[in-house]
Amino acid sequence: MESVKNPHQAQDHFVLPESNQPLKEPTIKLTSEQVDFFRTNGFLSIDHLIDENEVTYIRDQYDKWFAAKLGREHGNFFDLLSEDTDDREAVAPQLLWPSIYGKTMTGFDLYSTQMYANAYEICKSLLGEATEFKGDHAILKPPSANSLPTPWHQDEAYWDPTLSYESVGVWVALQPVSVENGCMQFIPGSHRAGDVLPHHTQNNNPRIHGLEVDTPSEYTKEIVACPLPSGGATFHHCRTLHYTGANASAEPRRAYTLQFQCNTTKREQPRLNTWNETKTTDRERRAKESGWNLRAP
Ligand SMILES: O=C(O)CCC(=O)C(=O)O
Ligand SMILES: [Fe+2]
Repeated sequence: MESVKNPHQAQDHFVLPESNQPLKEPTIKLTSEQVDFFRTNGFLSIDHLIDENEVTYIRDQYDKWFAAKLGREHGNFFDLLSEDTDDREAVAPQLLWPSIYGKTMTGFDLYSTQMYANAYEICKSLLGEATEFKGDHAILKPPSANSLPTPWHQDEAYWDPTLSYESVGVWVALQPVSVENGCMQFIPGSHRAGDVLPHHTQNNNPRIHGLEVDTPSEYTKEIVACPLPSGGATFHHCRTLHYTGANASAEPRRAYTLQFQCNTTKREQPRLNTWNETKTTDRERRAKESGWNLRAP
């Protein structure tokens, strides 16, 4: 494998894009039935977002980033589901801002991918013309007896409590996914249940970054799992409850997530956010010490 230099600077030293506009034309348009489905259910599944050539290209890049643990010293590479100590193999390694690290470290240009053009176009249909890119991240589930589910959560529970979001997460499968290796699962209509629900850190451990909604059994009576072929994607609203199972297969499960938002507004009062305020993760410490101050997408 090609060696990738691990940086020791904060984000000022990275190549940030001049524009977030896609450089390719989209090749997909949603039907009005698909838009209606999303509005009603808070998620949508699409079997073909990108072709296998692009999947192979992105997967190759992805494996380099994860092998090099890019972003570790900035708090942008960590274990989502454990205390994230250096001496243990990560259960669910997560990389924030692959577009920024990829551009500088491996020449990856998110903005010229078909994945970005198609995801942007679809999110504009779901959210409106003023849609903008909010950021990206990637979660790898290695094949392991220790693999864990990503608990039921709403993405907005991770974000700024002074803002109210209209946002969509695009979760791209970089190999086929099924319930067995950790495809996305959703609670239909949960995005319309009101404000962000109370959450807690995994196992109520403040050293773990991953969040779980309180009393998940109250919400999980109807679950829709979304298996996908390689290059397929799901789209979910930031208040849609979602989950992925452990990876029980013999291959890694790689997912790339893009976040788009539209008309984010300031709240009159900040919402409840105790679950983030009481966190004491090493990820947060590394981010502070390195001077990284881009909010996690
Ligand atoms: O891939 C996973 O395990 C979870 C992904 C997720 O929660 C997201 O992309 O919002
Ligand atoms: Fe999520």
